[in-house]
Amino acid sequence: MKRKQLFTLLVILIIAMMALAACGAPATEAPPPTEAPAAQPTEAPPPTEAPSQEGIEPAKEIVIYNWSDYVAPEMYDLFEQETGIKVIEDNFSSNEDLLAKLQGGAAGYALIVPSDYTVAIMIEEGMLAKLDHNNIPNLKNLDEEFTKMYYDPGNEYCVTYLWGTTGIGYNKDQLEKPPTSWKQIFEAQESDPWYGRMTLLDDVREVFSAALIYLGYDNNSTDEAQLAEARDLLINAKKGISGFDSDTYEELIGSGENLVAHGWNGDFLQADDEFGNIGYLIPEEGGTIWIDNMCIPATATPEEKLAAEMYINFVLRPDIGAMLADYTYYATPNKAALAEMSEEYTGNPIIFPPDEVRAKLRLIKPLGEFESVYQRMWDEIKAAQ
Ligand code: SPD
Repeated sequence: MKRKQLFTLLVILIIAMMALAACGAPATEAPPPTEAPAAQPTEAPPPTEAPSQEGIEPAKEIVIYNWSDYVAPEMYDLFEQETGIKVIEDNFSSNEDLLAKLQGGAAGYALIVPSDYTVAIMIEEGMLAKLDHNNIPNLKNLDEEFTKMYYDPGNEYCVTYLWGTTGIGYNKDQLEKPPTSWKQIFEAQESDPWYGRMTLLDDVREVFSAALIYLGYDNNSTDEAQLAEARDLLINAKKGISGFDSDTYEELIGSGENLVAHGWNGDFLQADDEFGNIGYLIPEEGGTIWIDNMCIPATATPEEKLAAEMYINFVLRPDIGAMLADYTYYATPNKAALAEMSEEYTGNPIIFPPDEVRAKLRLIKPLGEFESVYQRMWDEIKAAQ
């Protein structure tokens, strides 16, 4: 090696060593044996500190694919302050959109929030990574009930995020008598004040569930004739609605532009916080109940996966779980967080429906190949004039 090259190499080496000293040695590097051990922290490390995992450092930035209005605004900043990991959120409007996007090859998501039946589909299709429970010690805070879900017993792949119900929200100021039956929605009359001023969720399984429940059928029916009946009912119902909407329906009720909407309980409660004029009910024939989950796509890199597990652990902290529940008004599966919540939350029958209402709530189930029949009829509904 020439002297000039040797000199350049030496300079690069010195600069690299100085930079290393400034940043601190990487976590995986063993300290030189003669060096005095670093002072032990007197306090316990923050619970979000990166768990040791040989050779892997958590990603510095992760993208979470979530429903809209489904996180307390300060959570991402807090997580970044504690861990240095920046969170970017992207939104989807239905389980089917989420599934289609991932099946279409979209990568780059470290964490996704599918509902129960979609988790079952994703596990079946090998789309999820197994969680490393060593990185999620706060799993102990999860209510035991949520460790036994049919779609993922033992939380091998996912951890429950929040759960809720689907029913009818309405503008209390403008409606003395809200509709209490699906009949008044699907067979609305021009004389009904909500005629033309109501929306249905833009969600194939939710809308079919409501129609099938109204018709007296199983909301997971695989009888094509029953489904066709529901499709025809929905095509006819289109004249009484202003559209299908899963993202802004609650604000349209609050502002008075619409009077009635098919939607999710916590969304209406959040909007009621803002507008102070929104009611919610489960129609007399019944509605749906669902459980949303934090899961890691199989496409996540090891660094993204570690950062996502740290985020799951963060959400499972009592204070963060309480912050999430308090903001979203959805039911928390985190028993340690629940213990921190006010009576106003724990005693709210819209968040925790009483037994007689719960008896009327149905889960949406995965239907395998038959899902495509729902999708075909949904397309027919959307295309009908
Ligand atoms: N704005 C957040 C809505 C969360 C809805 N969860 C999905 C239920 C799907 N059946």
